[in-house]
Amino acid sequence: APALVALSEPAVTTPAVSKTLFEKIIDRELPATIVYEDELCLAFKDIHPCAPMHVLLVPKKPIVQLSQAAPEDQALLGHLMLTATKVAALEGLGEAYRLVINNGAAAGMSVSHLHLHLIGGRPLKWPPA
Ligand code: D5M
Repeated sequence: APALVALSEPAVTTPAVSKTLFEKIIDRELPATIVYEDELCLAFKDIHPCAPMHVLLVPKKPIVQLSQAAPEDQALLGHLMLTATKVAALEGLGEAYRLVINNGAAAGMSVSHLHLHLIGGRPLKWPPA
């Protein structure tokens, strides 16, 4: 019957690609404890901190992962690094902190939006697990 055919149609409003968790945080659709923001990036507390201080810095541009960054992203990537040093100072980490980017699921990446981990507030051993 025509009515049944109509019901089986997909919703026309479904976006082709859904937003990642971090895009939703950038767009204020999900809550987060934001510690820094500028026109290029956002920094917020990691929901599963691995140290007393664990902040994620994300570019507002939705780069999937570091290996998919383009040459035109060079300044943005540098901005993320330098912003991490600012946030570290803001958060009182002094000169003792670690920056980590996990690239790919096998390396521990779980959200497909480039993010820089800023970790500190306890002694950090090397190498990491
Ligand atoms: O890091 C992804 C990190 O993202 C991981 O440490 C947990 C964190 N995470 C996941 N969901 C949230 C929300 N909603 N707020 C804050 N932090 C979050 P990866 O390198 O991909 O393993």
